[in-house]
Amino acid sequence: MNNSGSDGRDKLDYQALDNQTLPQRLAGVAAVTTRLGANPDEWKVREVGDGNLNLVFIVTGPQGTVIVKQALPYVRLVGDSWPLPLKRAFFEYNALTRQAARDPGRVPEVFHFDEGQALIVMEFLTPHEILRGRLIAGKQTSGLGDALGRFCARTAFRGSDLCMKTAAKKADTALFLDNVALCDITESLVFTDPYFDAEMNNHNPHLDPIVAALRGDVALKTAAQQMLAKFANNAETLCHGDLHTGSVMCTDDDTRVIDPEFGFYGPMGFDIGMLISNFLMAYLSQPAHRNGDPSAYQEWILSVVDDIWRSFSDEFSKLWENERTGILFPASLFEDQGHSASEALATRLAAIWSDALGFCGIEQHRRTLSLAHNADFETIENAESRAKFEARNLRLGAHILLNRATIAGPAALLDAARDFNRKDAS
Ligand code: SR1
Ligand code: MG
Repeated sequence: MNNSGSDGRDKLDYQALDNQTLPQRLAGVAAVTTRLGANPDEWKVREVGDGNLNLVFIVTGPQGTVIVKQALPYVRLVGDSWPLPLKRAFFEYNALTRQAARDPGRVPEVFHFDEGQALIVMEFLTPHEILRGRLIAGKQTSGLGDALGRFCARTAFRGSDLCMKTAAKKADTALFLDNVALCDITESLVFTDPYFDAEMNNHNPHLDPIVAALRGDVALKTAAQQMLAKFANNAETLCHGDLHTGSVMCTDDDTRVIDPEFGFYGPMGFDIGMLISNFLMAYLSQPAHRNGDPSAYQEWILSVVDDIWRSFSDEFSKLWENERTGILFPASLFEDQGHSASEALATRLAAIWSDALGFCGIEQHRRTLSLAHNADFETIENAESRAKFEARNLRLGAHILLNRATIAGPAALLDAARDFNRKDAS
């Protein structure tokens, strides 16, 4: 069945693409043909999606290459027993365009969006690789922490009531409020499932004693629920929503952020906390990935965490001085009265840091106990040695979550990471 669209072209019912059907589907799209070449018979298509949710195609023609990302009506990782709305492509498209405006050049350029087909055609990043794989392989990227901290600060600040006009902020919050299904995944898989024997969970059986201890820790579960309350209730800014090291692509000297389909209005500390968490997991898993002394590379990973927070706070502070044009902490209450707003800034940054730590600890737990584990640990074949690193991760995560109000800054956080990397429970 076809519907006629307002642009005069027929709108087709959604159809999941494959290597054969993709060229015909996009042959009439000028944004694609101008980049690949007009004859779709000359295009080469490769499906390369290795994420949990979507199809991802690399399409190459005589003139160039693009990425085509299409949502499936279900969770790819699980299959069609878990339906998932196609509208996540709409949220990804809207998040990408906002991120591009707030931190120009950091996200892939969007060439074409087809809402009915849940499909985005975007810039092919080359020779970029997924950051998680690069960390497992021991590769460095210069400027990584600076770029990520700046991205988090610019998107956090410029998407908030510190900067936006309140009507625009409210309208945008309403738009993203409909991303119910993807928030539901995070609310369950990230915040809740790790802390009880949920149906989709899985964990390494060698971890049974520590898992039982974590699930019996009422203070820990309470802390996780306090963070969930912030996730669900504090619509401070447009978050990326899934900013782990699989959502970052790098070369040796360039860093780009991809995949914001989990975009939602949430706490400013959410993205940066998830990100730091994934660096800590990369750090803890290093000894399993190569022979020899891992400490130099591990210290480089920790220096990236330090850079992320320094860059975040520097950029956030600059924006606080120069772009505070929203309803929060207006100049009319501070500078115009001859009063400094620096104390207020310091208090805001401290609150973001503490929230980030809470989200960090929970992300460490869910990647070991819930449905979607990460390759940092999963690629360690021997279950017993994997358990050693996973246990360090679980214990460090609990320490960070429970002490989020007193771990004063990155130095204390990194010392805790070094400590848990050294010692195993007897
Ligand atoms: C069912 S989706 C599981 C995970 O994959 C995504 O990348 C998110 O991290 C989500 O939590
Ligand atoms: Mg993703």
